[in-house]
Amino acid sequence: MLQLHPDDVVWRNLRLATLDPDHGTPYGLLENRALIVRGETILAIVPDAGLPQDLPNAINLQGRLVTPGLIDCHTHLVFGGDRAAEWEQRLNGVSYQTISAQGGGINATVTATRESTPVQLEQLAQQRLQRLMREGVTTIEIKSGYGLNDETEEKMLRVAQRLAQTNPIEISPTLLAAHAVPKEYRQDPDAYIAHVCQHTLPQLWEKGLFDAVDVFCENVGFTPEQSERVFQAAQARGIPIKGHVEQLSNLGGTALVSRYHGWSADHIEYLDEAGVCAMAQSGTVAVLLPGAFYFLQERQRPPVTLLRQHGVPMAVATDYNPGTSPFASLHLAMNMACVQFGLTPEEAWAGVTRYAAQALGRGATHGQLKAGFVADLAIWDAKSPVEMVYEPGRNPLYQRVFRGKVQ
Ligand code: DI6
Ligand code: FE
Repeated sequence: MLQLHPDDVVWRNLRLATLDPDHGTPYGLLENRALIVRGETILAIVPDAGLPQDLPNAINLQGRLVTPGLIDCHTHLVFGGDRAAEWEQRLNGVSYQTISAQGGGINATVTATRESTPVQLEQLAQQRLQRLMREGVTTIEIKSGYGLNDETEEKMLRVAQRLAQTNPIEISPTLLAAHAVPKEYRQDPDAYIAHVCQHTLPQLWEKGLFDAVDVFCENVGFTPEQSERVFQAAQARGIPIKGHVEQLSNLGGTALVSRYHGWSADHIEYLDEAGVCAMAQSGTVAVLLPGAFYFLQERQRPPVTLLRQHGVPMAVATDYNPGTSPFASLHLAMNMACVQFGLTPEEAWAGVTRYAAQALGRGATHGQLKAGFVADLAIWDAKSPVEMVYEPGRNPLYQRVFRGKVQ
């Protein structure tokens, strides 16, 4: 028999979508349960009927649905400015080349981010973060990558750190110094990669500013050879890696990420079966980013059927960024993953909970309602988890719980 402490909190009368595959039910659904939280952690899940009626510290949720807090495992949340005017120009027929020549595209965001103060960056990112938290997001990854010099990459990561200190949400920061070639190195991208490996990465790691290293491996980003140099520098220090790979073409970046036992390979629209097999072997998570696919009007879909066949876990994220996915809604990303990529709503939910946690190296502690896992909960005025996927924008969130505390 479970011995309760006076400070334990008992959430009663719940429908739990645990997302725990051990239960063998859709969404890991359990009816008429109570969830006992001790401190920041789930102590146990028990049948409600077995508990005495007059428990102290009990909160009756009257049959509401409870899920794990949502996890957005791929975002570029911190950046200066926006690119709305540029997008409008494009739709008015101005070519991408002309926009680039005018300093537009990713360069415009790099310039704006370099020119912004930390306070300005924080204020913008805070608004974006709030929109995600309003949907029940309790953990988020944030990448650097709009600084492309040591000073601004550090500034971005410190803004992410500050957001983590001033918000209940958990933040996993990622170094994406190899996002694009900065204008100072336009003639010599290899020299920029050498600088990232020898200076940016080791120095910012020493300062404890990130959890993992990411690279944009693409013909408009970095070659597999250049990407591998960054991965080697990370591996030499035991730093986990992930990659933006196979988004616009197949360069073999996914196999490379898998060789380095990456946490995740993200985008992967152009991935082939060999790459899928490599992921299956290394346990790398496929992070699907349907917002960017939609906004760029791409046609090539990620190989979802092959990923399923080979048992590769699929996560879903917003990729929130000003150039290719200006959508701060994880519910919308789930909807798009179903409509555009053919995921089932249950797969979309696993993709923003269990597998998103795995893509951030947190699979043993986050993303499921299970004894021993952190008590990050989303409580909904809904009957089934499909509702949040079916109708993005309605948002039936009732309450959110970060590490055991309602906030
Ligand atoms: N892939 C993308 O689609 C974005 N970054 C990346 O690695 C583009 C980012 C931007 O245009 O600002
Ligand atoms: Fe991205």
